[in-house]
Amino acid sequence: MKMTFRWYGLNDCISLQTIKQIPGMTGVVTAVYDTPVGSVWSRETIATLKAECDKNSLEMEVIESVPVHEDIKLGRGNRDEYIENYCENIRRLAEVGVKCICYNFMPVFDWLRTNLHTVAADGSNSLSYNHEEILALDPKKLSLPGWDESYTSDELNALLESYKDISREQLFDNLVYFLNKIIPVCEEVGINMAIHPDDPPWDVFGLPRIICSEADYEKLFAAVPSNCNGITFCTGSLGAGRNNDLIKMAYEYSKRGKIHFAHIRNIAYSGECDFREVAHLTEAGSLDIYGITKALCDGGFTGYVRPDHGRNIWGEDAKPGYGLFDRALGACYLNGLFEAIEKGANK
Ligand SMILES: [Mn+2]
Repeated sequence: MKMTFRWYGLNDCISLQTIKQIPGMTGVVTAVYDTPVGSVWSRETIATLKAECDKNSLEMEVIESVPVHEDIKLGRGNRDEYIENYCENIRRLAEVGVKCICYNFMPVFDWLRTNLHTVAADGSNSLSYNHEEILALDPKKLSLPGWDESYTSDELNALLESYKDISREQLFDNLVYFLNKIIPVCEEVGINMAIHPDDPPWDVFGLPRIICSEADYEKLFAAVPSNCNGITFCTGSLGAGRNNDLIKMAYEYSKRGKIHFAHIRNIAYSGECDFREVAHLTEAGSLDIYGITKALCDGGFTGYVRPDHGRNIWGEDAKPGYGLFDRALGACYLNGLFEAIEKGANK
């Protein structure tokens, strides 16, 4: 296991030096943020990020994400052009030693929450999701926290309209088409693709979601069997789906070499489809983080881990989910779990 930390590049208010000071941190998970989705990333920008990481003795082996253009998801006529750009990004990232790319195939919204600052009894705050509130929203007049700036409302409406005729099957076929083109490049240059599960793992606003459950994963692995076609095991996203047996999945998929990257965080259920994000500890929420970590170890998991979303604590007012303090605590807790489980198993 390699412990990593998400870093939003040179504009991140959390410096690489700060990240390096978190015990056990081997590298960062980052991306190029100043280039429109679908275009080729400049070698200079990639090299600058890599040089900064080198300077701070942090590896840059995981990229999250190389976003997938909506035209690829929609299967539009011009998708091959965007896929070729994607392949070029894979090659350029491999040149600087990147080993794993996290991406998702969620239409329009790559995560959804209804509140970014839900206050807990202890005064900390975190992201939360309330399904009733989502159902009450008119997607045509959408104003969701974290998304307000992403599209103009005309663009958003046009995009939602384009997805009207896309079924889950079609979206899945478009994913397979994309993978069949990029996986040979990954095999050639030694990069693993790690698809992030849908967050939350169910259809929203009539938009299809296709990476939500064990059945979806089996379909994905069967369609494109290469081991470069793997997953980002995100406990918080998958765990929002009450039917997902995370311990079973963590063991099964790590044993099969499919988990290239793990996002570990806890959530507390507050309704059938409702949850709020909590501290990483098992006792803080509804997911058995110890059990999941043990299942990863038992399955022989050797991939990258990062503490996923943290709360805002100690007066920090950070990018929602991505403050320093609670994620650093999460990393230390997870490092402790991994050490105890691995040493216990070797006794
Ligand atoms: Mn995640």
